Amino acid sequence: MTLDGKVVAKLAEQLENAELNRAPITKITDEYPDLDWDDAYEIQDELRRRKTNSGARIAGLKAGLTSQAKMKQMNVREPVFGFMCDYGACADGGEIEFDRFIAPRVEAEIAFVTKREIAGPCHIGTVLAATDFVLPAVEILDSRYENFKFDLISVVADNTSAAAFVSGGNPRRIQDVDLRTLGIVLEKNGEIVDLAAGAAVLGQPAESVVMLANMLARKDQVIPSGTFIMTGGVTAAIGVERGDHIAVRYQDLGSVSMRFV
Ligand code: 0L1
Ligand code: MG
Repeated sequence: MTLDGKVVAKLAEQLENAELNRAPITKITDEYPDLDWDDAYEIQDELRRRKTNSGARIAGLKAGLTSQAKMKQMNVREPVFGFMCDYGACADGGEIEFDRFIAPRVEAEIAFVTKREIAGPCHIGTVLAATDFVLPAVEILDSRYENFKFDLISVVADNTSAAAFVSGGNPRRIQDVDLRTLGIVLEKNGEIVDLAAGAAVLGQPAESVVMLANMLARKDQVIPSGTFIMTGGVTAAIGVERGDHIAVRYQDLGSVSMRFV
């Protein structure tokens, strides 16, 4: 770790203000080029403390950059992790105010809900046994950095671009679906814009939960029972404009949709 507490607090405040005012900032590594992963997660933790201190509740956890395509694109080998706030939860089939965001993008994901605590280090068997059900989810990403000019350290500090999410469809018991071969179709304004199978996420989305649990274990933390976890984009992240209608159809899990207004 390279930063002291004062600088961590300053950077977290800048990132929160950028989100609240929809006023993007330059990536934080421009001013602090030596930032490491510990700094990045410390800034994210401080951002989380700021939000919960001002009344937000944590609605879930997320893994990002979990697909081979995205890892290759960003030249990384490890996923990144973040959190979702209650105010980011949007209704399935509802309208979402476009002006809440800076430059929103959507990506289709598979979400898990746990029925018991998961403590890392663990393996896929632990995760499968601790999962209550899986369900469709769409993440709405919004970077707080100008013109998407960021690096991974800056992205982690910015809570992995988490902004909002829609979940719904038909939740299913994990043993009733094959998440690897489960097909997903992402449509924008009635046109197919991407296709994927669950295996796009680390071969099996449950692996994403394993990696989240293992990362938390390094900080002496666990995934509590009843946690909603977004396992990472199976499709590409697609830019949206005001008026766009997004629908994602999941094999065996129903569909979710939203309109940006
Ligand atoms: O959820 C994610 O995959 C995190 C992506 C972070 C980078 C971006 O904003 O595209
Ligand atoms: Mg995501």
